[in-house]
Amino acid sequence: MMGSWKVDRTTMNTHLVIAELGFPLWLRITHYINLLFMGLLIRSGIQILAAHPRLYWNDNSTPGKDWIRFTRKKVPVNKDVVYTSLDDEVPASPWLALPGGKNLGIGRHWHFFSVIFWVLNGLIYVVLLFATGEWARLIPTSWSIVPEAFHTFLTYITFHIPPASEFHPYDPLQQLAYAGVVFLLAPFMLLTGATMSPAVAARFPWYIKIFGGRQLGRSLHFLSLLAFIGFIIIHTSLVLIVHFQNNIRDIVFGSERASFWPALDIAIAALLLVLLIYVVTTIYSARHRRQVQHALGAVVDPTRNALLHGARSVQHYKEEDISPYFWVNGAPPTSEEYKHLAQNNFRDWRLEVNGLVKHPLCLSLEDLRDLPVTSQITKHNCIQGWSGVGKWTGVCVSEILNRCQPKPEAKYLVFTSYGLDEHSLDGEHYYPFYEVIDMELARHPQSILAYEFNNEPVPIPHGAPLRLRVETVLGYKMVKYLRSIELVERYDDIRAGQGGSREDTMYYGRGAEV
Ligand SMILES: Nc1nc2c(c(=O)[nH]1)N[C@H]1C(S)=C(S)[C@@H](COP(=O)(O)O)O[C@H]1N2
Ligand SMILES: [Mo]
Repeated sequence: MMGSWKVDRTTMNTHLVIAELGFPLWLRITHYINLLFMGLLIRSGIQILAAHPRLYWNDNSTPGKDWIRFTRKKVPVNKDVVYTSLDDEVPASPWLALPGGKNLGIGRHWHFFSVIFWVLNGLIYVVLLFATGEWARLIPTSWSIVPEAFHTFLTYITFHIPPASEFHPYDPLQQLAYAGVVFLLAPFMLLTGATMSPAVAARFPWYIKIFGGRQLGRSLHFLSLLAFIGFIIIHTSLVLIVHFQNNIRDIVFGSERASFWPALDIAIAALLLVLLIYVVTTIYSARHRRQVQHALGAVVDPTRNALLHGARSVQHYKEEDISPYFWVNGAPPTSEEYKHLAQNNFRDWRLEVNGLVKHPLCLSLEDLRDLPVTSQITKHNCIQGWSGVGKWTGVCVSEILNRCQPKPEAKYLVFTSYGLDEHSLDGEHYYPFYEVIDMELARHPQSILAYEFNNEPVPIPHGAPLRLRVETVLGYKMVKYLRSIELVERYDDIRAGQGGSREDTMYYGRGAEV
């Protein structure tokens, strides 16, 4: 293919040569795979959006200041009412979302699983595009494409159809639109997607600023989705309306000389297969959440770990950046024990540090305040979608580790709360909220136990008297109302064994860097 392109180029009209390139099998297959994963990405993306159905045009997540919301719920103005961001989540329709309902964890597994294959497929497509000379059908080589495209636009807008001879093989408007989607919109989708990763935000705070911050990145990600949907609608309608028979022959057999009816049958069968995959993934995922968490996690976890687990937080926001509104997630403990501690200003509260350590510790708030103080202004990224900048003051987890001296076999830290995991109902019993992190994360300089939030003792809704901060991961790892830290060699024997309350009962991912 490549050889003939080079020879013919000098002698023949470029358009004819491009037409001769045809639609090779790899092009048709990558297009089909793309269709499959785009659908999975859109469906799981809608699921993720439903978990915080508000979008903001600045870096804060202040309710009421959203530019668009997909909920009628109003955030109570009364500060005494604890309204958590989980209360704000809306169930998604399984017709639109994968898998529907309140299934953020499963939606996210599908989103990250699909994006890996979407990117791989896209890379194969682009490499082959350049390797075979097919790029010439997408990338314009002359500015004359612009007036030509305008001419085509006028043709369509006045309800006329350009003659088949103008498709060599694409009309100018089509060529510009395809080039824009492949080389601008798709990369933009990935770049804005990356702004939402807490590890990226922590390691490269300048990166998310390019987009105006994480919430703007999130809004732009959503607007790119709308652009994609707009493109898909127009693209498919035109394929159906304009020279349909030729298009179907090209799409299925790669040649307009092929026969139409078999091409149509194959096209319909291929589309039904995609539809079937959407139905099966939706129903199966809603019913077998643990299996889906594990199966998709087997692909996603190693990828995420390789890319992001080593990232260290280097965030230093300014006092002016502190968010005016900081959502609460996870309501305060309701036990008498905790209420009693709170009434007493937490004077009787103690943090137990035990497990695989040489020196178990039992620390009061005063003991903690006597240890070296550290302060950081960082961005908190909740898995549901909101974020907030806050100042946290406390003690580095590494200071605690240096004092308790973990035994060599200790690999993980289990943080347990005075609060309960509201999704862990087992008969009449709820289990305490807990989360596990590994030693590497625990030793990051910005992994701290915070007793102050914005220069005040941590308020009860935000985790009084002490809460964990681990700035490269999502909020659900940062246990509030801390009771104990236990060092362990493995965590698969703790409760459901997934590495934390949210992983156990809401099927969240094992790592929380995206
Ligand atoms: N004990 C406990 N800690 C918790 C939670 C919880 O429900 N219970 N929610 C987590 C989640 S999902 C988030 S986003 C953060 C929210 O912290 P904030 O309420 O201070 O904003 O706390 C985390 N720590
Ligand atoms: Mo969260």
